[in-house]
Amino acid sequence: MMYSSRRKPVLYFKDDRSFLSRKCTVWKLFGFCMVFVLGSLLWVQLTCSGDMNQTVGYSHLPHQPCPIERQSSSPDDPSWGPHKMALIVPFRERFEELLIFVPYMHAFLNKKKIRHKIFIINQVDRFRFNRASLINVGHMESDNDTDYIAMHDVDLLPQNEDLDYGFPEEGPFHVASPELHPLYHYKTYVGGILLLTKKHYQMCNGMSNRFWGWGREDDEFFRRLKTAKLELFRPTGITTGTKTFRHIHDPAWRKRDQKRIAAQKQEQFKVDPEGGLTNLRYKVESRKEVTISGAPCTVISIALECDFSQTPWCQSS
Ligand SMILES: [Mn+2]
Repeated sequence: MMYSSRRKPVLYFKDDRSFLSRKCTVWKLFGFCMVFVLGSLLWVQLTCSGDMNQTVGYSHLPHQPCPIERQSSSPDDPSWGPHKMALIVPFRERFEELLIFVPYMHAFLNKKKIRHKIFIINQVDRFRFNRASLINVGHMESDNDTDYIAMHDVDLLPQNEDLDYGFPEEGPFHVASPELHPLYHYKTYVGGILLLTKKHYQMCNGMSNRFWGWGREDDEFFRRLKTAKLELFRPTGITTGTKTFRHIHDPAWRKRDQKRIAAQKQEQFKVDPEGGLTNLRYKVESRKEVTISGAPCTVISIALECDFSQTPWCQSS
């Protein structure tokens, strides 16, 4: 009795010692490693799902994909197809929107395996904003390895991954169609986001350079598509309605320049049969390769030129 009770603790002691022996330290190390790996994976998951939203203050935005998600397939992969898109963003003074737009679109397009390059066409002259001329500049300045363009508003973020951003072989493809756009619902609307092959864009002679200030340049472009006899295509089978896009524009802060100066009131509804790529005049002030939260883009600062005899309304005062 006394004998066995004395032996038992010894046995336990032996057990404890064997737990500390070299053989088991390997297993403990392995265990620690597993805990560390799982812990760091959890950390990556948590930080990726929230960082952008918190720092910029747009807590309602969808989560930013992780670097791991982005690298799951690369543009060198032949399954991405032969085409490359020049994503052209007419731009001025929308810095906070740009910080959101570039990483969001880069991840969105990568996920859809759309080869792309983002061009921010930044208007730095003192004339009124000219969206159409900036898109013309984007077409001229985009690299030769891109064979189609997306004219894309900086404040419109696609929320539905079923939206097609592929090569618009058959004709212009209006991604931000009137049934899906949060604000504009008229049938002939072609603004917001429109994809065209470079060939089709040239067939239209690009866009008119006569539109200074907000609006109407897209309506004039619709008539160019008709003149060039191009068929317009729009998304089908998208079930998210007017929630398909998130419009991050704050109109109270970024007021639209809707002034109509002098003859502009009458001129804004006219077609411009002559002008376009052929009479575009601009100067490249700088061209910079920029990375925003890991997403690359090219920022091209542009000074547009204005023919005062033709469009005296290019100046705001
Ligand atoms: Mn807007």
